[in-house]
Amino acid sequence: MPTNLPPEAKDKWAEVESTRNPREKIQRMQEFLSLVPQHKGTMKLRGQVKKKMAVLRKEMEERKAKRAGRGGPKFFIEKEGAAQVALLGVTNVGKSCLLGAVTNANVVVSGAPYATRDPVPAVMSFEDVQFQLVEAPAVMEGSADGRAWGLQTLALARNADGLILMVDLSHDPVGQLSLVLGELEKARVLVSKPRGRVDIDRRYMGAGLRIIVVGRLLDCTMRDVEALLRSYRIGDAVVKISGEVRLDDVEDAVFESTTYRQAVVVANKLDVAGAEAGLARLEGFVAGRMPVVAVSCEKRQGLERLGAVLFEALGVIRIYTKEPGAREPSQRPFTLRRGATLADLARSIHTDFERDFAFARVWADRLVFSPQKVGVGFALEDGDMVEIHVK
Ligand SMILES: Nc1nc2c(ncn2[C@@H]2O[C@H](COP(=O)(O)OP(=O)(O)OP(=O)(O)O)[C@@H](O)[C@H]2O)c(=O)[nH]1
Ligand SMILES: [Mg+2]
Repeated sequence: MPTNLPPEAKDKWAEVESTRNPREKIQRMQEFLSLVPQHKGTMKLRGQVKKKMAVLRKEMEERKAKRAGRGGPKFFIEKEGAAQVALLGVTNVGKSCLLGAVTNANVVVSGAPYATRDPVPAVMSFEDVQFQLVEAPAVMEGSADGRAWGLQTLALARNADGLILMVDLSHDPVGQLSLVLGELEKARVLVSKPRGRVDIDRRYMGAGLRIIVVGRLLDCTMRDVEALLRSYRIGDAVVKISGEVRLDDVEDAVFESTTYRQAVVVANKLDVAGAEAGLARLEGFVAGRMPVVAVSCEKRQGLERLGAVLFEALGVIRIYTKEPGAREPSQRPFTLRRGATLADLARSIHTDFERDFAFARVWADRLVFSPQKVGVGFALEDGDMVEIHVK
């Protein structure tokens, strides 16, 4: 459904974008909404903008609470380790119990509903990699509409690198998973790869508009895309279009709302009678879209698989670096994502490193000659040993 916004609404959105002050931004968003016609085609858009306003309001409250020394609830948790994984689920599925079993966090496991009210970060090790798990306060029907701490929980999901969606096998696991997926989708956090992506990277004034299409435009031409962007006064940006994309998706990206997070389903309470039947129904529902790990946190069963499944699902790779002339590589690897190159590695070591990069020597079983002298575009794989030489 096209939104067909009137030009004054588009102008107003440009004003929203150029406003930094949260209070003024909310004000402009309100004005924007009053200019958006109320019909079915604009329903999604209106919902998205209202949600943004709600998040901004929460952030303002949080900042106020901090200034008053009350240190209110935290929206974001500083990232640590190879990836930050948000632990999501309805209440009582055993999220705290999982943290207690696989990390050394102090947790409150309780049969009372909604026992965890603030996010709890903790570190889980898998071989020589650390994942940061963050228990999010429970998801419930209405979370995405701002019920209880819903927006905070969904902001944690958006900010994380990956998700664990946890369900209780003894209590309608398919219903629980659907509820969580539904709230995530309303918050525009998707767990299945979209057929296309639009990234709008805004640039400084005068940079001009550059549109790069790697995929295919389904119902429009480059000209249409450019006209749409210009109608929102986006004239300085690099716009990357990959996969299959409709003009609607481009408009969606103007309001930059949809993100994709790789998810792993953890099905808990395998020890309870009837859990096997629940697991079969759950696997039928998931149908291979995400990995499913069946566990009993209480009985400490099945948990040993979790690290490997996260490692694989999140596409983590480990690189062991070595000083030129040293015999042994460092013990602790750098962690990157599948598809990373030497340039990414150099950047993650130090910003200067990428600039001063001369060449590298790589030791790996897959290479015919190991070590091999390679350039900055070399594609790394898990377990590679690398020696970087600078100019
Ligand atoms: N039978 C069984 N019970 C479990 C298992 N894991 C957790 N529980 C029980 O489930 C209840 C809830 O566990 P929590 O870990 O507090 O659940 P939670 O998801 O953190 O709940 P909230 O923080 O309140 O949203 C407790 O009574 C636990 O003892 C399990 O593997 N098997
Ligand atoms: Mg809990």
